[in-house]
Amino acid sequence: MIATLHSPVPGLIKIVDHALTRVGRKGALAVIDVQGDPNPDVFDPGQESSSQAEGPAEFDGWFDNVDNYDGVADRTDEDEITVQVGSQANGGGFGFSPAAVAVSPGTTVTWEWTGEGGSHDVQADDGSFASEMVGDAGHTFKRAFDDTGTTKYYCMPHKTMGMKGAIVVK
Ligand SMILES: [Cu+2]
Repeated sequence: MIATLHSPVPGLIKIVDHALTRVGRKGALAVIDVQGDPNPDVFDPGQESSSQAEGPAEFDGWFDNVDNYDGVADRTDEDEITVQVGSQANGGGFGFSPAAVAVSPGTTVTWEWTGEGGSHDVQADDGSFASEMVGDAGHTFKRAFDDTGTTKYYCMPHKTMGMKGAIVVK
């Protein structure tokens, strides 16, 4: 039998018979010693993610399970912005859209319910605000953001599914 093997990293590759008795009792074992420079990109995901744009460090992993996080939307030139509650994301109507948005101090943020995904609320991670829990399309919750800084928020029933957002005031 002839086979070819491409190894992207150096190291020892052991080849054994699937019947391990033949390996242990009769020595049916081969070792391929692949030589060359190490290639950490292949097996070190930590190194890869640190060079990727996962989002600003201030989010601290907040958006790791948020499938509609797409960077921070820059809306700093608007006095009033709207964030959808129950946008299609995270496996259903379970997203805030945009998930992360940058605004200027004094901006009023209006969360507007789409009516999708059941009942949602908007709760600040630091406890500074919390909306009512409703599912009605067109329902709104408003808040003015005067101080610079990042406020992370989530929908309580769907937080573990990735229904999370952030307002960055700068
Ligand atoms: Cu929700």
